[in-house]
Amino acid sequence: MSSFKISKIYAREIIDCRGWPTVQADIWVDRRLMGRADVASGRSTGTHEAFVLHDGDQDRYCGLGVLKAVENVNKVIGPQLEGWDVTEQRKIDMAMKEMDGTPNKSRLGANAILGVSLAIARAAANVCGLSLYRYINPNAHVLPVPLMNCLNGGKLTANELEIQEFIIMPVGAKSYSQALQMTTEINEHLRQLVIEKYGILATNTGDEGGFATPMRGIWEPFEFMSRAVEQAGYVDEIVYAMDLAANSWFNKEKNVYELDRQKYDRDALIALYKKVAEKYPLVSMEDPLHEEDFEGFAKLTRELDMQIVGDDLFVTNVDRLSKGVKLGAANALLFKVNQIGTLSEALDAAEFAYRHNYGVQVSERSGETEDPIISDLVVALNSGQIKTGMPVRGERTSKHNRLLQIEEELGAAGKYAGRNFAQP
Ligand code: 2PG
Ligand code: MG
Repeated sequence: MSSFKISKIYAREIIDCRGWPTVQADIWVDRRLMGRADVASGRSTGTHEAFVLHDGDQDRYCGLGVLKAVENVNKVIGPQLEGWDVTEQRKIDMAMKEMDGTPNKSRLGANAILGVSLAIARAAANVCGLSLYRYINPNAHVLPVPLMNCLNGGKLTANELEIQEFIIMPVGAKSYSQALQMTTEINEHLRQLVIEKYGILATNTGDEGGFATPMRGIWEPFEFMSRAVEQAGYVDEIVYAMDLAANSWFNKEKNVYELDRQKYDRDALIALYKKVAEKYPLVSMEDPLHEEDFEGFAKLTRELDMQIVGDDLFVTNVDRLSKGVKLGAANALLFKVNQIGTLSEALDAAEFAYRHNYGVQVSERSGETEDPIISDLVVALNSGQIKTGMPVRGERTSKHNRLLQIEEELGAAGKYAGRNFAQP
């Protein structure tokens, strides 16, 4: 008989792909290390995200240390959860929420709480002898379409491109492994095109592995992507998406969007998006407007026949999502566990989304570690879509490689979402 009793919880400070400190948590069950998870963090964050507790001590990591969060796990959360049943995920998550007692987890830190929450799920799956995705959902079987952001701008790069992510989606692939292969081939063509016009230095990459080029505006990146797709021979297999991250180029004081030295009000911007969608098979836009414009999102969702994803808009929070549902703002949720701070609450948000006919896109953060947990989560949710960066940096390849393992494990039971990514 295996034991389910948590015997120890231990956290440490590790670093993410930017070299910034973050929390890693270990769960011991019956005095054996059974689960470990890392906490990712964002750079272009939404105002309403759960609170990431940093030390603020300027003598260490420019104030970004997480030793206080680590201590909160080791001295506050851990001792209180010792002896609990590791499979009681929700009870544990709710207990941590209560221990914290603030609306945004600012006392113990969402980074402290989430590290434990995710490691608990891993430990429970391991105790049960199951892969995490299968532990969460025995009916897990959908392999997601990867949203590959091959040209990066916004806060994730040091270039002048305002729009954060220009994305190709290999919906015509037959499997996840083929989707990866297509992406890599297209990316090699894109690299050559970038070198031809901007030189080799322009092939340096941003936080999520997309090229950080001196391109401008919205049209030029599309021209490059579509030429690369054509050269690679995948015109019929590829559609496009963007994460506009419009907060970062919205001028609040002037109530205007500033894109490529031009100013757009909301309607002008929607008109621009329509033009792009007329010219290219653009099927998904994330955060096309700033994070407080629920009405604008509703208008855009009505007027454009495509997936509209709320990231900074919803921050994986049921309250904000339910406001969106009432107004008809967007039609998909971006799912980021650290925006809300526990696995259970993130799963609540996904469930709420499904119940209201919204899609769910599981997402990386720009600050990731090599922990591939979101790959298990996307399959567990049968969500059909994952945004996890270009397969050119270790903290991104770990997710893609985990999905290859899962695809193999599922075998004939697995199904690549393909063109049905929004409603697989
Ligand atoms: C986003 C992300 C991830 P960050 O805006 O969707 O792509 O960036 O993690 O910095 O919020
Ligand atoms: Mg985003």
